[in-house]
Amino acid sequence: MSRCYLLTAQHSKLPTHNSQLITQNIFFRMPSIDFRLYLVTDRHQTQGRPLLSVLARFIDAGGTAIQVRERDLNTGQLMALLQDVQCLARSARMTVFINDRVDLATTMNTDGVHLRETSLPVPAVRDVVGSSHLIGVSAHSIDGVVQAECQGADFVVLGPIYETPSKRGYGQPLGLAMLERACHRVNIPVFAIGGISIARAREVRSAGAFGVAVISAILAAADVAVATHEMLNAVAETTTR
Ligand code: 3NM
Repeated sequence: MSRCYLLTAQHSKLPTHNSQLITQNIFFRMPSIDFRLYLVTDRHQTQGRPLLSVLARFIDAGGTAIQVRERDLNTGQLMALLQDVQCLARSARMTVFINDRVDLATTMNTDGVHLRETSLPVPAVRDVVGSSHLIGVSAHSIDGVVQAECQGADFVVLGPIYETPSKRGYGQPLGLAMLERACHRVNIPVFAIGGISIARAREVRSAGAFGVAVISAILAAADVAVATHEMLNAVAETTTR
């Protein structure tokens, strides 16, 4: 449990991950995180299939959260893609995030924005988006996870937990033991990312992760619907948090 959490809520028994956070007798409405599988997009990893068709299969199979993260698109291209993803999402119970672009989160009215360590800090983003948007944060250390919670993030994505070809820039994988320690330090949901397969999804859930964030396990799967079903089952099975 993080220090800031202890300072603000030491006498209250707080329901985890949503509900009300009591801070100096003020009640805040915390948005609820109702997904355990968080799909991050990378249209270069779809095995040549159009990204939208892969996302449509993911949604049809029960996937409920997508982060649009196409770092090589310009603003106009990103807006067009976001619009298409939001169209797909409209008929489903889908939560749509945009990576880093707070301006697009507000203009396009996404459900949330996902911040990198180099993005605007969470409090500045909260000032802009208010409580109507979810804020997710990427962290690469236990300190980063604790800081995300202290700054008011709704959830944090910690990685890479395992070796992943999708992202070699963050050095050595953090491993399950560090994930477990990070999960004990905070009350916001922690999603594990980096090299997550079906079997590993069970492992990280057992280690205390609230859910998983993935690219290749879904986007590159030969059968996206089967992969989505299996991943959803894997994250639902283990009930540590
Ligand atoms: N962020 P895959 S690892 C986008 O450690 C991303 O923050 C990471 O891809 C982090 O599921 C990663 O194919 C890539 O391993 C995840």
